[in-house]
Amino acid sequence: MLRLFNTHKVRKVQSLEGEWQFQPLGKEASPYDGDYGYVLPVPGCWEMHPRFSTYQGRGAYRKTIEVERETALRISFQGVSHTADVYFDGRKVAHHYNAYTPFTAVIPGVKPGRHEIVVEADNSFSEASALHIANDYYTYGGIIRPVSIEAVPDVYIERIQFTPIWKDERWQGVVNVHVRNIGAESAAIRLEGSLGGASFRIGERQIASNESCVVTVTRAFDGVEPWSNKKPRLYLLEAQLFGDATDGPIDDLIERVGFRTVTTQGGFLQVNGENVVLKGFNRHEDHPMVGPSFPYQLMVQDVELMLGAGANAVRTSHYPNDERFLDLCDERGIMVWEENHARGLSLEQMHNPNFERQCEDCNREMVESHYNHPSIIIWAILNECASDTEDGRRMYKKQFEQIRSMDSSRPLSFASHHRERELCFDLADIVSLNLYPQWYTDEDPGELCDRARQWADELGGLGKPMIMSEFGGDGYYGFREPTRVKGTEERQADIIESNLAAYTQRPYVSGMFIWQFCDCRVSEATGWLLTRAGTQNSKGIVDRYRRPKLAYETVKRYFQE
Ligand code: ADA
Repeated sequence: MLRLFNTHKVRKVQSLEGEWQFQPLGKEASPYDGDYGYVLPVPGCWEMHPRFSTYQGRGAYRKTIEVERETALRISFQGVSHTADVYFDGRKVAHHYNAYTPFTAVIPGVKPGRHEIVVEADNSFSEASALHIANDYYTYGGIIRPVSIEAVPDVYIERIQFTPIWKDERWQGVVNVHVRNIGAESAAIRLEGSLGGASFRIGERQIASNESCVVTVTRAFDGVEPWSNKKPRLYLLEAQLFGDATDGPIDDLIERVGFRTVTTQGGFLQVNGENVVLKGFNRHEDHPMVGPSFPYQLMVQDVELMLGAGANAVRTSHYPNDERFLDLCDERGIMVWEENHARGLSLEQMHNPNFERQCEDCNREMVESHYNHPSIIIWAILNECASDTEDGRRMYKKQFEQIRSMDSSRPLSFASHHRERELCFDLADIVSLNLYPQWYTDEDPGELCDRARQWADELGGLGKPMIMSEFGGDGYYGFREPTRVKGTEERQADIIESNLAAYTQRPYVSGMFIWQFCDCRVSEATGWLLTRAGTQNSKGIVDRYRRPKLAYETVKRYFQE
């Protein structure tokens, strides 16, 4: 399953979910040598194969496809972990870094017959990878998210970007349709749209060979209902592309959109002008049975558990999520803080020569591909990186500017653990703090929260909403003891209780995200912080298998109020 709704009626799309041949590759080995002696499911990670449960290195996947009629082919990858090189009939057609963002390869003039796709994946750590490093979550290997092939005409729709606007007491929307011409000839095109039963003209254009363009229309959409977490109303937005040679559409793209605004005024966060308080979880996309490659059923299970606890929000810590999960959040009314991929990088790690470019790509791919999800109400960057240094600040500033230039409709934030040393609160729209009172420190959560507000006010965050973006403590599932010592489920529930009691009472807190929804696998690394028992971060409110711990009931009491 690629999405939770059909994205095309005209364009032919084929999912490449299923069996792919696989072989591990030595450091210098070519994907064109070797016998491909294994069969692995796609999407999936190789760690689910008993032979490769801790394998870190290169691996090659191979698949033969059948093409009926000559066409351009667009191969669409939702996520390959963490570096991908893609070959089509022996020729390299794409290179991509970052497990958590999508990319495509377009091959013009593919002849009828059998063709071979080879995907080389690499999940090893080296200087080449600034973001995937040994960390407090696991970098799996393989084609971890769905792959599909699409037969596209020479001129085709690349993407649609829809921005809802509430103006003059009515809903309006800006529809941007990105079109690309990979043919040898210039082409005259016309775009028609529809939304909620109303059809409209998007525009006409002449588009030169090997050029891309954006066709835009801004119009009112009367009669639509807004999206909110309580009533998540969604609309299909369809764009059809017409050439001058035929009567019918030559290509199309369907997106699903919602009408809502997000603002930060008077120190609060508003959706459609109404103050909201986000109550939710930090969630790693990780499961012991499937790694990061969630089938739909397991995504639904997570959503049910979060909603069952009374949550109205989720933070996609610490990377962009599988688009089907975002589709579910749109449908179920879960407000999303989506962030780029980075966790806990020191200034030295941010000085990796690849860091800035890899972040820039990640930011662009995240915003472009997830722009239309009404559930996403915050973009964030660089969790717990060196925002307490001058050069770190330069990089935060640059990344915020990049995201703002692509999307000015959503507030921006970052989660900081630097307390009174923080230097970047003024750059964000929302001030967010990761603090672990009662776990890493003995502080009182309420007092600490008041101090945090003071730091925010003094350090550039005056008048901005504040979110407690991480708090919590370990609880080993099944470890219960009247002593309530650290690590018991009882102690974890106590910690969650004292934190939630403090934050839910403070009117200046616009959101709270518990660390974390589920226990997750972490890298086997040295250094005290990452030497986690069982290579697992055990701060989940449910364990890796989604069995609720005692704290689940505590959360429910506070979130359901
Ligand atoms: C950090 C970090 C999380 C996780 C957490 C913990 O603040 O952002 O990724 O590592 O602490 O469990 O200590």
